[in-house]
Amino acid sequence: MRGSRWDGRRETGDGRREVLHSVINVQMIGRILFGAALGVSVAAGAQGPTVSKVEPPNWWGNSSVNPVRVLVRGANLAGATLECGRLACSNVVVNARGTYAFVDVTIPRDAATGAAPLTLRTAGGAATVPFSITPRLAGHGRFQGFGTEDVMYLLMPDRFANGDPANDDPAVSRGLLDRSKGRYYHGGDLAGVRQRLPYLKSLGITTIWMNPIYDNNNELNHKETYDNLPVTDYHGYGATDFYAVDEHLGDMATFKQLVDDAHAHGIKIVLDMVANHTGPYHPWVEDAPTATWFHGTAASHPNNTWQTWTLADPYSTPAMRQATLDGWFINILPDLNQDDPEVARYIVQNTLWWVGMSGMDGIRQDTWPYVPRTFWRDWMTAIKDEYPSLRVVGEVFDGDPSMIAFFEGGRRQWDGVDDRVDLLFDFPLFYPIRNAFAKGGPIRELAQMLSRDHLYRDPNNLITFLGLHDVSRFTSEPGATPEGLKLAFTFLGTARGTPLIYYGDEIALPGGNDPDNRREFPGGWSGDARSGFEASGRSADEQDLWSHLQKVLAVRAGRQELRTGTTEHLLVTDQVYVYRRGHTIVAINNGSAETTVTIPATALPADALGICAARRAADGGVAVTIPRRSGCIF
Ligand SMILES: [Ca+2]
Ligand SMILES: [Ca+2]
Ligand SMILES: [Ca+2]
Repeated sequence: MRGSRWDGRRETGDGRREVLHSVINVQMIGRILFGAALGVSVAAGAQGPTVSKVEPPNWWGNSSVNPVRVLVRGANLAGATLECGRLACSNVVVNARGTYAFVDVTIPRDAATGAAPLTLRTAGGAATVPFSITPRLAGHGRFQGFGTEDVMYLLMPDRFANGDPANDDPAVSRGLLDRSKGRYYHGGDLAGVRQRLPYLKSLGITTIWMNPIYDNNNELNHKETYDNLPVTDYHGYGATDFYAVDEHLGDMATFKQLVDDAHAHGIKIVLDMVANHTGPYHPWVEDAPTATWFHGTAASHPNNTWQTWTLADPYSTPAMRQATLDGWFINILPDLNQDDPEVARYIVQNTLWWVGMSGMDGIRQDTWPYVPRTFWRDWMTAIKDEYPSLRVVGEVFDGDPSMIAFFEGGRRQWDGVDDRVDLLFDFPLFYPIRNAFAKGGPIRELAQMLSRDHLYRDPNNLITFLGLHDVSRFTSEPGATPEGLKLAFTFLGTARGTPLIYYGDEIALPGGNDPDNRREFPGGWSGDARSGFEASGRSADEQDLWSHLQKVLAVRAGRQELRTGTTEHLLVTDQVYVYRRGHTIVAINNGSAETTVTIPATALPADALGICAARRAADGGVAVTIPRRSGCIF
């Protein structure tokens, strides 16, 4: 989610004008070309049908989804019938205003790839619906999934690196770029991520999670304002077109190129998706494809009450859960109704389309609790039917492990539903990580939180982190120090689950709350005073931290037991925590004074980090002296 600090006061209805015009122009050209090629006559009368958008614009033969439900946006579509050439069309439904037509398009299993336009006819004339059959990407090395074998890296594409200055201020969305403003576009893009793949590989990253790259509003967002000033949707969470990449970031070809290059570097790509809501300027808000497309309308809808606990509460009534499932975030973001079968099919197909077009490996799904669990079950099933290895991490932003456990996939809850999600974020562990390693609070809280792992079906399916784009940076915590950050990395690299690094934390990038926690990565823009991507551009403290993280990740990569081994707690005091994973023993002293502990072992190998010395103790164990605020990996 984007946070709960939004404050929308003004509405303007013209924010999407330019989007629609650009789409119509492109589609009209396509229609004219298709029409000419097919000899289709387009009625000259005012009532002739027109087509402005086709979703999806293409599909694959031999897909688990067949027929594919195609949504055609246009005008004068009332009474439409479709002729589909070498494809078969059925079940046409047109909305009351004649602005949307749904049609089932059945694709022969061995359909040849290439253009396969449909012809839409009404009493007023005919129009061509551009559609094509796309070659399938070879599965080898694609759609791989991710998990404990990996180290993830979250980056916000607009803020990481600017690889293509030509798209900084695109003609279609002029004026949204301002590097001095936290809520404007800064110019980062997919080409920049591609250029930094060697950097990420050198750090030890094996999976990149990127915030959404959907096309977002081309004009200022006046519905969500801060200090009475409009903002931009640079973060990507306000989709206006689910079938396009935002022009600031690149296009589908750029995205596929990034995925291919990442795979060549041994790095997987996880893309952020949002199925709960659209951006406030999505064209559907003013003209929805069905009467029940959203939960209400812009003028009349429930506000979200954020009471996610009611979803897990076995005593709650459907009415009680409704405001959380159906309410519009911050009273502004249009809440999609996944109980409308047309919406459900649209979202499933849209998800599979991104995967099939790019070869990506996984999905991070936003705002998981706010969507009916029955939908997630069906959505996950559709993903697994088409891409069995692909994995999904859901965002359940909650520090209570019982809430995370409720949404965990692989088992039914009291509602009879298994939502089938593969992974969830470990928000419950995030808070003690911050409290111990940033603020100097008791490290015992980490072990105590892990003691709740009995609530989970499989705690290995949690993604652990010390920061991400929705919380202030580690460095902004009172008491935060470089040594504390190093300890947190030592823990993340050796604890159960899949570690996630938030871009810039490897050099202790500063930043408070959103959007200050989304500063540019230094060196990502030509003309930057220095480059955090190069050792020579880092301060001594930054380099020390960076090297430490690299070393910890290398140890993790070299020891299977740190990725999949069982955990044993050997010794826990207020500020000392010793645990074993397989044959590896990790000893962390979060206190402000050196300490010596005796570990119940006959011998210990050398500390992989070169910090602690171990000697045989008189009582049979091994005595380990740990310097203040240090951690060791034996
Ligand atoms: Ca750029
Ligand atoms: Ca845009
Ligand atoms: Ca919802």
